[in-house]
Amino acid sequence: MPQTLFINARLATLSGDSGYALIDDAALLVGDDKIEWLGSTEEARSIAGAERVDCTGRLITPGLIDCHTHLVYGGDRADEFELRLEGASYQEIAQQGGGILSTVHATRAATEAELLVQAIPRIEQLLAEGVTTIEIKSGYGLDRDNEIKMLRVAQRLGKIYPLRVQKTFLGAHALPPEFEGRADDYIKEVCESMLPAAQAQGLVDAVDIFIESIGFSVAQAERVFAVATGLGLPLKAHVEQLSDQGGAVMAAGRSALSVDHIEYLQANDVAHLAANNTVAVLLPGAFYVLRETQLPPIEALRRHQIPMAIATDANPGSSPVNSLLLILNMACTLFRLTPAEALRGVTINAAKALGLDKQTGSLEVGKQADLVVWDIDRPSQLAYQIGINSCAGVMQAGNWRKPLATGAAT
Ligand code: DI6
Ligand code: FE
Repeated sequence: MPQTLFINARLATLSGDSGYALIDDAALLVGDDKIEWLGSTEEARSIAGAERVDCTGRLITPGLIDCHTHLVYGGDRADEFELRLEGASYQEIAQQGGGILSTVHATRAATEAELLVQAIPRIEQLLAEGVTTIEIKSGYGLDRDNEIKMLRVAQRLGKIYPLRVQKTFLGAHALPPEFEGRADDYIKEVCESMLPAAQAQGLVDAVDIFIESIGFSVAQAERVFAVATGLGLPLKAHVEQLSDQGGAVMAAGRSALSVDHIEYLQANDVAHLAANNTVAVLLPGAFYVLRETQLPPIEALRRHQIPMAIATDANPGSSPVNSLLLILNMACTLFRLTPAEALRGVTINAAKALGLDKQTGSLEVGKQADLVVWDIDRPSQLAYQIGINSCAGVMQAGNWRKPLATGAAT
């Protein structure tokens, strides 16, 4: 494969500890699937043999990373959207057997092929916005075969599309109806049957759990985490979304890659994340859809220099959002992140939340060549505009997924 040399670009490399790390009049050389060299357009004159792509001043960022999604599921929950508008709360709907369990019924009823077909428009929307890595969770099967079915769909999406898919096992997302009143027995099933079976089929990159009054307790999560750690799998957790259960402190104490949601995390507890390099994943889509008013402890996260990632949380209930660009805007507007923090949240910090920051998430020599060329010159425009997709070209692992339409010359 010939090398590709991007010239006349504005690079938002997202390297270093803060900001965009912008380089003007920049050039970037891709060979095979990696970034081989970065420098100025002037210096790039001496490089021979590569296919030159003149970016005419356009912005290049790392490929975007959606580090928290429930993208594979059956059916939809538009009816619950209406119920919530009439005053029912998310918890009330869940307690009456709706919520996550209504998606469990639809997901169990669907074949693998049907789930795949339903996931396609969602994933194609994210791809069109320059997403090159996505995490997809199970959690609507809630038995061994249906959890494996979901993870197989996630795996197939990664084979069908030029995209890195990270598969997260979320068997402990809700208590399935057949285990009603027997949560500890279900956790035993998760630990002894479901998780080991999914892992044995190579379908698990990380293990997640929903720690909440309507989910599972910290003690139950500890049991799942002990098994996951024994299998060598990294940990993640949905914590402090609706109430403070102490889940984030426990998960960080076990070196979880990330703690996600965290609206109800106490500022005093944020230091526990710093001690363990745990990423704070903020999900403004769920905050918005549930009309939450409790903000995550952003100032404390900044003070302790906790890496903040942001993600769609794409799911049929609390965040039917399939746009990572919209999430950039929501993170700034609702959570008051700066546009640079928001962009770090869908690049380098999202890579950290998946344990992939050595491979992707920034434009640095040696990393996988995952990048997006945008029809804009200032990175803040990505978060500022709503409903405009200025993605002009996408390269994933050194291959053009969407070739740059204009300005390309050899
Ligand atoms: N919290 C969420 O926001 C998603 N899962 C979770 O634990 C929502 C899942 C759903 O409502 O279907
Ligand atoms: Fe989630």
